[in-house]
Amino acid sequence: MGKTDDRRPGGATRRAFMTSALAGGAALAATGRSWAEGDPLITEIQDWNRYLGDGVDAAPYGMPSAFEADVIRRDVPWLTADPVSSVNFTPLHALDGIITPNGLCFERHHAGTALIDPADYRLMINGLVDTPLVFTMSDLKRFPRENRVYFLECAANSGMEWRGSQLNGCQFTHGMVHCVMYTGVPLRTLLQEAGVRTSGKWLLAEGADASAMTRSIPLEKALDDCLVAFAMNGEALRPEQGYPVRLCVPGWEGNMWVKWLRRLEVGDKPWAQREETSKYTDLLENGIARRHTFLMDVKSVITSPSPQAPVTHGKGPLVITGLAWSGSGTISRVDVSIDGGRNWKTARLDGPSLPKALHRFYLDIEWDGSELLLQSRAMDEKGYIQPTKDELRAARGVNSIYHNNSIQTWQVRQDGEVENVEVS
Ligand SMILES: Nc1nc2c(c(=O)[nH]1)N[C@H]1C(S)=C(S)[C@@H](COP(=O)(O)O)O[C@H]1N2
Ligand SMILES: [Mo]
Repeated sequence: MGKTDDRRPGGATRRAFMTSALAGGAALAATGRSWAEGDPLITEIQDWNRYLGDGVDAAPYGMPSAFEADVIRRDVPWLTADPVSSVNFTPLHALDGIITPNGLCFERHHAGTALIDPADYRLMINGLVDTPLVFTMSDLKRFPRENRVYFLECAANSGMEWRGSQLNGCQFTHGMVHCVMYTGVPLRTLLQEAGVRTSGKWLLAEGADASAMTRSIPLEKALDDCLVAFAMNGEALRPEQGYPVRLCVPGWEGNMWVKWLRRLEVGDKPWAQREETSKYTDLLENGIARRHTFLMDVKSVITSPSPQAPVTHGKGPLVITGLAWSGSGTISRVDVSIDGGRNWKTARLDGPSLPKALHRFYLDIEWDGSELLLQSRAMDEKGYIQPTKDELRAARGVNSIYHNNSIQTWQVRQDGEVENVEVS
């Protein structure tokens, strides 16, 4: 889409063309500009049009355009004491579609990135099984494999926003989520190979990093849709994402997706590890903590406009876009409000609609240049509807940081700048 400048004469020609081209459909105002104005970018030969470019040997592993250098994972230094046990955030405001590029997937690790030579990789299955087993990388690659697209969301995503609006950008408020196509072996296949005893009810997944991340997973889930993955978006896992092997626990909190997976133990009850007692439990108003809140509920956010993606083109056609997801399955509908939740319009879902994956939505409007209070509200295939902040607080109190799936508000000012505000 070209730049809009309403003050330019000659726009009418273009507008007339657009209108006739769209005859019968909804007429959009012109977003292109007249070509007959002596724009040097049209009339003069530019360097890139004159000189040879880099050859095919310049970048054996390609990089994004240098003009996209701002589109990077970012951290919030004051959030954690040290970058080794920390988190950075996916730049959601700058992305489109549903797949997160590998180099932009947020990272959360508790003891830094483990570096494992695949030749030294071993995965062990022990506990309540008929035959304890160890798999090498090449063993794993001889099992039938599957390709599945899933979102991974940290349960602490949006946690800083629970009591009020805080971080200025959806990268920071909602960027602990990514969506990737994984290739791997169903966990079920490996467990069947070892032979789970009838007394087996839970599975412990353990990481090979210095934090030895350990989580208890109900066996029912382990035998359902979990994947032992070695590829993401077609290439080997990135080191940050658990190279060479990670566990995928679709629709459930990111913490359970153990990276650098080294051991699976079958047991008859949960283990009560640190990450399922002291962390990843939700303290309610009455002093009782919910635990085993594995599912990531229905949620959405407008990614543009948003604080890091202001409106720079003035009034007229405006693409409002965002992401919606649910750990319960597919997204059936997303509504968007431009007036802080008083009126809602159903947005257009575009792109694949896959269970437990991100969904992309659009609402294409004519912006009259007045202030907007943008909100999105997702519904999933099970009929769950994303709550307002007040509804969430009424149900869970204000002690929690995990599982904030409430409706986010962005204020678009007349000058196009966008701010994180609270409309509860
Ligand atoms: N071994 C190991 N696995 C881990 C972690 C870790 O620190 N070590 N962090 C967990 C947490 S809290 C989250 S949210 C996800 C983050 O996955 P990502 O880094 O691929 O985004 O990995 C989980 N798996
Ligand atoms: Mo997490």
